[in-house]
Amino acid sequence: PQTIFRKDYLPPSYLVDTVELGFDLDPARTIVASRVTLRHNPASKSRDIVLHGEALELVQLRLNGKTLRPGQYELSGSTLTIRKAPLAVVLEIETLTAPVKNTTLSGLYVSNGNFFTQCEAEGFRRITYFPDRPDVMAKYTVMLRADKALYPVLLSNGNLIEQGELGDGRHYAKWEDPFKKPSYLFALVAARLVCQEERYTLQSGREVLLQVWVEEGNLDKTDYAMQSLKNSIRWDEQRFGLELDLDRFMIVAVGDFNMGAMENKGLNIFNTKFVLANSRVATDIDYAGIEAVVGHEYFHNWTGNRVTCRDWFQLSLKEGLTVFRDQEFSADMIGTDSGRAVTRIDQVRTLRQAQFPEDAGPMAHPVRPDSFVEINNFYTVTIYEKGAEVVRMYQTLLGRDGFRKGMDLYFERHDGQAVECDDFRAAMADANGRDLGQFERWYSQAGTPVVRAETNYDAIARTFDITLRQHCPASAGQEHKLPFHIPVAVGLLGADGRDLALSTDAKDRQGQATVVLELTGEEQTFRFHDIAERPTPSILRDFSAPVVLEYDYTDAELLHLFSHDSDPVNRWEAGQRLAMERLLKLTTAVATGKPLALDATFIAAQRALLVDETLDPAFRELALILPSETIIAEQMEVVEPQAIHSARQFMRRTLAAALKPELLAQYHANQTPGAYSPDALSAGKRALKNLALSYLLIAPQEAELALARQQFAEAGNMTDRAAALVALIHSGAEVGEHLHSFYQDFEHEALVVDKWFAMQAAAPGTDVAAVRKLMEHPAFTLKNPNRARSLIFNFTNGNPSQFHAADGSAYEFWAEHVIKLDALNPQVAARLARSMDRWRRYTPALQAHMQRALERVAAHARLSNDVLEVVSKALA
Ligand code: BAL
Ligand code: ZN
Repeated sequence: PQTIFRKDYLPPSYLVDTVELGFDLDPARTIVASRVTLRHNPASKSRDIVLHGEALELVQLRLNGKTLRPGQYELSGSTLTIRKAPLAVVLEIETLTAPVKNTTLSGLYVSNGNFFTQCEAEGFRRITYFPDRPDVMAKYTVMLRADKALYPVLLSNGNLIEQGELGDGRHYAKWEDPFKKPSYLFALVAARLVCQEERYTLQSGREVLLQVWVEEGNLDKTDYAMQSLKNSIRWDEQRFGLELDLDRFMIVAVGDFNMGAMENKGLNIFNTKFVLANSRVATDIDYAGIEAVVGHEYFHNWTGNRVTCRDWFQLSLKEGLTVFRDQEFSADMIGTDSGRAVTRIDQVRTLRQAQFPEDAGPMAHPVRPDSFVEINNFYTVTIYEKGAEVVRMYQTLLGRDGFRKGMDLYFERHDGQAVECDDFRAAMADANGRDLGQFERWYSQAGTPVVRAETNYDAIARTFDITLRQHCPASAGQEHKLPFHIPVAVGLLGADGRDLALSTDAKDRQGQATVVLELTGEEQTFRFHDIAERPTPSILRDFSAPVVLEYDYTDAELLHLFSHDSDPVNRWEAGQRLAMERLLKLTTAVATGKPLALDATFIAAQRALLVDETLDPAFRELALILPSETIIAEQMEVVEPQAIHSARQFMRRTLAAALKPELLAQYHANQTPGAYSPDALSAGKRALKNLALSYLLIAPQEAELALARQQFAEAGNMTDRAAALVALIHSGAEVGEHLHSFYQDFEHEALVVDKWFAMQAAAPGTDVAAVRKLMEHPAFTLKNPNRARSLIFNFTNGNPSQFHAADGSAYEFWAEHVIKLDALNPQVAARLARSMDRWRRYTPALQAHMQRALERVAAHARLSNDVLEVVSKALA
């Protein structure tokens, strides 16, 4: 397969002004007629028109009214080229596709009898021949024709300008999008659906129509998505002064979808998982996901749609920025400092669980990659989550007002354009009169920087020095990295646990509890004055940069921070460090057959936090969750998954035994009687209560089992019901009956059936044979991405001690299913292929099995570029 390089970017040879699309929709044979007006781009030397097309049958091609015959154009691979074209061109193209056969879920496809599209990144070329690249922006008019009884609802981008009957049982609808857009934002839906709709008044007084479209029977699950949409609209007006620019905004839910959702202009198409919720079927986490994703797609309307990407290497320009915006939205919706901190801790956990490993593995890439084989493989945690961290650092460096000034300038300069990450950086710099030249390295260098801190207290001079050194491990193609511009937020705690008022060399920032040090060199020392006692440093507050911080904290210092740090993120972090140190020692002890023990100091610290009523339940829950097996594995030279699992289980068992009375008390104290509400406080209480339950069910006695069974039977919401079932499954108790009744109750709720598969897949008692057995269940199918992910991904990524079984049998299972999935849906297959990214870090015996499995996939005759890129990079 061909590698595409950022440095090879050339502007498009022709620009498109208008696109008129006509669809005669039929599952087996859809006719797409397009009429495209193009003009030569003065910025290009080429007079060749290059159109992309894939899995299309070309019926007719006319240029300025004249039919072109083969020979007058070149069809090769996935391009159609017309050489030496006139300066102004009208192309009329007719193609045929078979949506019902399209299992890739890219382009035009059928899901449960309805038509949907997914065009990002390169799906539009599966609908018609077109210059399918984001820097070609045009105005679209779309005519949809379909059987009225089967597809009563016909939707596309923008405004509905005409609709009517065609006389033969068919009907039509004509849509016009007033805004120029790249082809990846095109969408259509032709379906039997119903909607919840509402007229909503913008701050400016303009009224808009909001709709949430779902299948019949799901209208009782649209309230939260609608509420989240209204909240998003209001938030973007208030925080960034950005108004909805259309008269109508639609969200449509579809059960078969590769991603979470898609920001098509005015017609967002969503995975049902991020739309449908009521208390019976959705958990608190589902609710939070809906709020975040509805916000995310809505915010794309400005960051992505109005200002889009010049090329796909710039993907993080819109994704990193929009993730940052949705993170801020979710935090603002909670509205309290502690609630904001809880969302921040969740973000740090995601980075450590998924992004740091990616940054250190074979698929490592900069936030703005230099090359790719298949762009779909680059919708990654690096582009999204690390990209959001990069955007967050602008705000940390420039302040909220400075960041807003940068955003305003970005839109002033680039509205209606397709631009680069550098343009965003320039807007931030220029709006604030700052030189952000070095900051560019966050975009160009892959890998997670390591910041090592050392401190020195001088009691006589009353100074405290912090020396920071940075380095970044090599990654593929990047042996030596240059220093990053790293904001390091620091506070100093006195012996009483309170923040000291800080006095640094920077004269404008005196007396604050937290200062942001700017590390730009390989090594720098920062001095604090008038420090009366040796303080405990709280470094990297609020996780002010996506780095690994190394500092030789003593246990006493960590306990001090864990008890007192005013920065909740670092307070949580101190607990994670205390636990991690012990987990690593326990893992070694397991591996070498030494006795296991947990110290009373650690247990006492956990107890104190558990019962500290001054802290939000949500924070306490997070602080008591031990680092995951994956995160522990990342700290080890040679990974031994079973030893990690046993060590972590030992710690959980010991804590559960020692804290039993407190856990029980918290279980009862954090009940949420009355009507279900997904608000942050109630969700936090449920989270803490259910964490307590999961601890109580480690080596349970009859009383604890009864508690869980009662919660399972009587739960008034899915959060509590699912938590009880998971706790029972993990306890090792007989749960056949519970699993059966849960399935019976929810077999018609696809998203709950996904949960049913997922909770079994991730249970430590589920081995690969059990997973194979679950695949025989009539409700299992590889064709539906949510279902495939629920069982297979939750096993390969969420059940490390079983996935890494010593005989390598689960790796064989993995190989078999990467290959099977690839024949259906390369995007989903390539995601599964990534489960093996870190194979070189395991024991030699496991490595040998993993290598064989990878080679088996790589040797398969008909692999997609998607999977081929992932496995070749893993094996390289
Ligand atoms: N643009 C793809 C889906 C999303 O990030 O919103
Ligand atoms: Zn996005």
